[in-house]
Amino acid sequence: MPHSVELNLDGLVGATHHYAGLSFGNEASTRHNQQVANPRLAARQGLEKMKTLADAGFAQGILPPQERPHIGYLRQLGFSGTDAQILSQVATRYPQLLSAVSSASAMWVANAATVSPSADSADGKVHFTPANLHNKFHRAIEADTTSAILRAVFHDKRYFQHHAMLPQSALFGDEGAANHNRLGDYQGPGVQMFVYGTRGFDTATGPVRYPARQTLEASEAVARLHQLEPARCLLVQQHPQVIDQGVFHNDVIAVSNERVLFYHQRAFVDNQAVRDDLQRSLAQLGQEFMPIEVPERRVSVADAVGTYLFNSQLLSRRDGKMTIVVPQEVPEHPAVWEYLRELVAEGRAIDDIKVFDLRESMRNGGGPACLRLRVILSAQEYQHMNQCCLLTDDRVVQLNRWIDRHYRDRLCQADLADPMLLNEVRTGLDELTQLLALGSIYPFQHQ
Ligand code: SUG
Repeated sequence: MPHSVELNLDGLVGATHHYAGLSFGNEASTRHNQQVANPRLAARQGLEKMKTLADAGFAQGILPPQERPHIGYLRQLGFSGTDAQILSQVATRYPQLLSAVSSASAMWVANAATVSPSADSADGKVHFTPANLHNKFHRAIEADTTSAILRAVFHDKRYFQHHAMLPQSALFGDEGAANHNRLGDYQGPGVQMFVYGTRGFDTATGPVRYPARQTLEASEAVARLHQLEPARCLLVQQHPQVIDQGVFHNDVIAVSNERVLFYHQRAFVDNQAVRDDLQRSLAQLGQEFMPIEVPERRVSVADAVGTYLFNSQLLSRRDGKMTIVVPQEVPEHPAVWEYLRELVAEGRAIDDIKVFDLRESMRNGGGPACLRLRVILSAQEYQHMNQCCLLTDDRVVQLNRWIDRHYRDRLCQADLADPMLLNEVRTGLDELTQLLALGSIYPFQHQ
């Protein structure tokens, strides 16, 4: 078996990054509605994380932003005229709609797709299903371009299998990798745990205050499409009460890497069953499960949501231990920081912490783990993906210059009507597709 790695692909923040309170159930999004954003800083903060992790020896790649405002959707909704006329009409009458078609939300690529490594799939290919993100209009419009991007990055049909997104219906609401964990060593088969918020056919099983964005039916469909072995596939319900406390995706309350599951005491409806099932399935693969359950008395659900302790990245190092990547909000919270420092001092699996300032993204509810999509690849698969999307020192320099040339340092809802902004976005993306050798992936490139 060739040596396999986990590649983290981070979403580059788009030039229309702003705060519009578009995600009911995501409390940071609601709280920061209409604050002034700094897209240039946001993109730089994300790139800084990528660079630091690449420098530390982790496999790191990049996924491009999307074309926004998405004029095509506005035309589909009956607006007509020139692009500038459409922007002005929508801005005057429907500013929230303009925000929705302008959101840079595609940066949170943990929601881009569900990915299964080839070792887990019956046909021996890496499988990708773009998430339909049905629950939020501003996110549902990401799926088509996401699919085009993933096909351009993983283009070799001998190794990569791309599926269509699930039908756009509440029954099949799918949020991608944010509700999916793959446990087990990167080498060889593992266990996949799909976490759903409700049953689409029986929503009485879900939360009452905030929406459940992932259904059981969607998770089951993705598992079928990816040709997973049913015995190595777990379907687990997220606790509806924590969704009602602002845990809108499972990756706000749990994160896994290889044999480790780091999760909150209230993450799942039945934590004991999750532990037992994972322990049994990993034991069948000859691997020892390492659960790290964080008790409520040490970290409350509210503090988990406030600090994004669980929206961390657990990254395997060559020495066999793991680094945890957390946002700046974690060390700023004394009790949560004390807990994490104790955990790391024990050094059982995680013995190193890296902290990043991702505040621009955090204000919209996107932490370190939201910003990345994990793809486990064999050495051969890695060689056959688009190499221009991997982060090198040169690429970082190019991207920083590209951000400085094309991004504003201040943006609010009123700016979205400016036709110059659309121009800046298109010019920038045209250049970026060449830099990353992606071909024509955006609607404006097909006009
Ligand atoms: O879908 N926020 C995103 C945050 C996604 C975080 N991703 C993960 N947890 N994996 C969302 O709720 C807010 C946009 C705004 O309000 O302007 C937003 O879309």
